[in-house]
Amino acid sequence: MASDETAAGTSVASVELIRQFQFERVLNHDTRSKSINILGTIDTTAAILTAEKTAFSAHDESAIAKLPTIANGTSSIRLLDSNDIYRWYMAVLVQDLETSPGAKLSLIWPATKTHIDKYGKQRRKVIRETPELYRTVLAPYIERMRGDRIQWVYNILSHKVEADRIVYENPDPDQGFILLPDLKWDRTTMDALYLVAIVHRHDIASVRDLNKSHIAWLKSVESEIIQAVTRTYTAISVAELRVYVHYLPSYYHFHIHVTNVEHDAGDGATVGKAIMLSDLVARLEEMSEEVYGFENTTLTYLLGENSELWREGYASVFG
Ligand code: M7G
Repeated sequence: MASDETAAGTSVASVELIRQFQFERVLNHDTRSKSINILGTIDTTAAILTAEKTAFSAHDESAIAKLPTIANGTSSIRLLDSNDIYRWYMAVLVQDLETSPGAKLSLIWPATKTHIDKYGKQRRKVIRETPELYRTVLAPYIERMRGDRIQWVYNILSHKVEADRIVYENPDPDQGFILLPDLKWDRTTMDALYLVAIVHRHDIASVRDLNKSHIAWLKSVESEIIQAVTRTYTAISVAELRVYVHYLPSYYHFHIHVTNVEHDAGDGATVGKAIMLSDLVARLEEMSEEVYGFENTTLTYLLGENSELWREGYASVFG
């Protein structure tokens, strides 16, 4: 951000955008994560608003200190029922934007068709992607998708946006990366800690581009990430960090997800999408020189049937 004035102006404008959101339809909702994705418009252009109720935190001292206020500070409370020693209530908890906000909102505007597909309810398919399918179906798709959807990545790497949020940076253009809060994190709840490490190099679109030559680099990135996180968030230890990558990712510029193990990252942490970084490294170490990299292996993952990749690519193979 160029100056405080610009930053303040941008944040006022961004809050105003949310207020202009016109409801169109619900794309998806989830009772477990207590979140909803809504399609609407802002100024006649498609927008996606995601609202997620924030989690309680019992990790750090300051969060624990606030827990008694759940009982003492509820502004209204109504008994639903009672039975023997059991009583259950509905309550409005005292909320405060700084210390205990009730929800986290995300806005994508203007939203593309790919975003609308991604945030909509959809069935998933299992894709057993052989090296041949990768070369003929996915690689050309990545080539087409890559450029226009990752402007946000370039903005971060060039310090144009979110620069004041950076947790750690190794600025080396080949070896380095930027570690910062993921947009999914409310930046308050330690149990829900979610960071993303985005590498400076541009030559790795996904796991498929990793090979044996990257082993030492990946190991040092992982250890730099762990050191930076445990130094910054002292309540969290190495054994409480999940460090993983997605295959398939949504954005084809290599990045690593870093979450508190306590955080339920939903689909993003499931079999068929998340691969621990240390497991990737171990697989590369075990690979023969002939195989050499993930380009020459079969990888199995889940793919939503709304996606263009399914509709125009894999539906004819696996449908
Ligand atoms: P992914 O595996 O490509 O996609 O991860 P998915 O997990 O959304 O399927 C990309 C990660 O980057 C996700 O965890 C996103 O929440 C995060 N992310 C996406 N955008 C557009 C931003 C952004 O603008 N800023 C930050 N800090 N994180 C983002």
